Amino acid sequence: MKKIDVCLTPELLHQYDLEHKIVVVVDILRATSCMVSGLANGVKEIVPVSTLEECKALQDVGYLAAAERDGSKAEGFDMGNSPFEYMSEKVKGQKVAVTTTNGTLAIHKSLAAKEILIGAFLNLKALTDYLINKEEDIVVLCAGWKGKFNLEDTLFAGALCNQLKSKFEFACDAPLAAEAMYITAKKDMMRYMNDSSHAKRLAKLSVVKDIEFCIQESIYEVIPYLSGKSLLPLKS
Ligand code: 3SL
Repeated sequence: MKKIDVCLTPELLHQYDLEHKIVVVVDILRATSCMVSGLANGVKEIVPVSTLEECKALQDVGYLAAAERDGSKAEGFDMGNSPFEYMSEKVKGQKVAVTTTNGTLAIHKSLAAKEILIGAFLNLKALTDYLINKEEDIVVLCAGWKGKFNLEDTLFAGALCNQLKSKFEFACDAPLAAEAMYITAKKDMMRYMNDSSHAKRLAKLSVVKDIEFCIQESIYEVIPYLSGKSLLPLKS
């Protein structure tokens, strides 16, 4: 039987062999939720980069540049890291370069995979429908926070494992634990999320509406995938 595994933080990624596998990168608050929202709302392509310098270089050649560090928009860039910015008229039809504290790094750490997909609660059903009949094993990579475990990415990993478990065996205890957390949390996701360290960090920055938005399940059909250096919408 095919397997699904969960890597709870990029610091544990050396324990996982990504070759021949599909990696689903997740950073619920807020990088991967922004990527899904952007491509669902007409952004042409998104180039995830690791550093502010790389992002600036793409800004200089005409990309809209989105940059976040520690939850705030970095100075000198066009956008921060709110899903609502990715839905504005100014991003439609544009190419966006983005760097974030954890999410874009997690994408770059996954490059050994056969296929890299972007996951969020926002596209959970579309992802499930796409993955359920795939032959490859899956690793869900939680972007975490600066190398540490976080709640929201693990909850998403648990939701995906829950959806796929009829066809995918859990590869270790991480999927089991993530699924158990999701089953507990889903009765009142907002309340559960409010206890998370990143939700508290974002609340201090007055972006509670982003959290409410990012925990909505399956409002978009789009699945971003990495093609070369760009995230594009997967065609079904
Ligand atoms: O770390 C990241 O990639 C960001 O998503 C963090 S934040 O939600 O913009 O603070």
